[in-house]
Amino acid sequence: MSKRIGIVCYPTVGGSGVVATELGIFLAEQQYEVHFISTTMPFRLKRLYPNIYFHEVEVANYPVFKHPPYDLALANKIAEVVDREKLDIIHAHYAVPHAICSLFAKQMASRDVKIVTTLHGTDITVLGADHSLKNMIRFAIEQSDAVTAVSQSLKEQTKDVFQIDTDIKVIHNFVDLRERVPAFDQDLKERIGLSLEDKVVIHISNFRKVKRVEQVVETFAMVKDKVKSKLLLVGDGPEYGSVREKVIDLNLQQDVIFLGRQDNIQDLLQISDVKLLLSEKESFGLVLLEAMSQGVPCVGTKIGGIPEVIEDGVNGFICPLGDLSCVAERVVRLLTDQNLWTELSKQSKSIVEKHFQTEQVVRRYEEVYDHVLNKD
Ligand code: GMT
Repeated sequence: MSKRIGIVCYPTVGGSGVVATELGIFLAEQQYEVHFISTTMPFRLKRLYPNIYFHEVEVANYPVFKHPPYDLALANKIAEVVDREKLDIIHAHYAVPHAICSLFAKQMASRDVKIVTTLHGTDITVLGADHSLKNMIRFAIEQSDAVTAVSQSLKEQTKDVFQIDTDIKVIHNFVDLRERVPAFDQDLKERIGLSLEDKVVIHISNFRKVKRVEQVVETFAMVKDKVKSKLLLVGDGPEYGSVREKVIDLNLQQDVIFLGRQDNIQDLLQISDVKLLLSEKESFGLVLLEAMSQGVPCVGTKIGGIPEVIEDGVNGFICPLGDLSCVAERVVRLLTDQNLWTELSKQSKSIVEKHFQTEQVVRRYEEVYDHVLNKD
């Protein structure tokens, strides 16, 4: 009989939502019955898929509540779906609030359901330092039937921050190479204000402080002095305003193109030569895989899970956090040495094919599901 799994995730743009959704889509293709439980339809769930169902969490507000009780509504919805749809497993993406709400739902539900929790980073590296949440995150990890982390680095940090000996399986993120690769759009460069001979540096993120987007701009200023190039900034978020100011301060208005939030980044990656990710915290950096799968070499910081994705000098470059001269030097090399670029581009694709393909990674999640179901 096919397994029935509930996936609890953030539906909005962001790596964890992408991973949860792609995982659900792939599992549904393997005859799992997949139930997404979230506030809105996950943004990558663009069409009707057989075996996939969506359950919306509606949060009622009453004057008696100072804040709408989202977590309680979520827990209640999970319990309801567990019983009605006879779920075997809840896969919670993030310890808080999703794993906590799932554990609460498990107590309420009449069926036994197993909880698998995937740690994505911010729950450990940011929230883990918050004393009002720390005990709850530890509880979520210790009480889950299985816990996975998206990188070895995140696993080690989790053990370190929470001083726990829970078994945590490292399952890296993945990309679906079967997805339609757009035909190279010759005109796109011109349409967004680039000339055909411009080299293109790209950064894609949610513009949170940890992404250090201002440093991406500062680095680009050094690159641009040496190579005719443009910087594409894709995304939006809290630091957007200060990044714009930085561009004006450095007088780069003609060379930096803000594209805002984009759902489909593949076309933009196709016209890009180098991808930058200079974050101070990054448990994995899914966007690196998306770039690599399009043959775009990446330059990233030596923090968190980034070195598990970029092999320095093999498929991209790694520089110490904040060492912008190092980053600029590597980017200039890539933009001026065609042989080097071709080799790193080839390696980027090949590393994704070897280690980060949906099929092989999802098998590892399936092993975890089988393990928890056969445990008792
Ligand atoms: O990076 C973010 O701010 C978004 C966050 C998310 O919830 O999607 O990303 C985290 O999970 C991704 C998927 O596992 C990882 O690729 C990102 O590295 C991780 N972000 C951080 O650790 C800061």
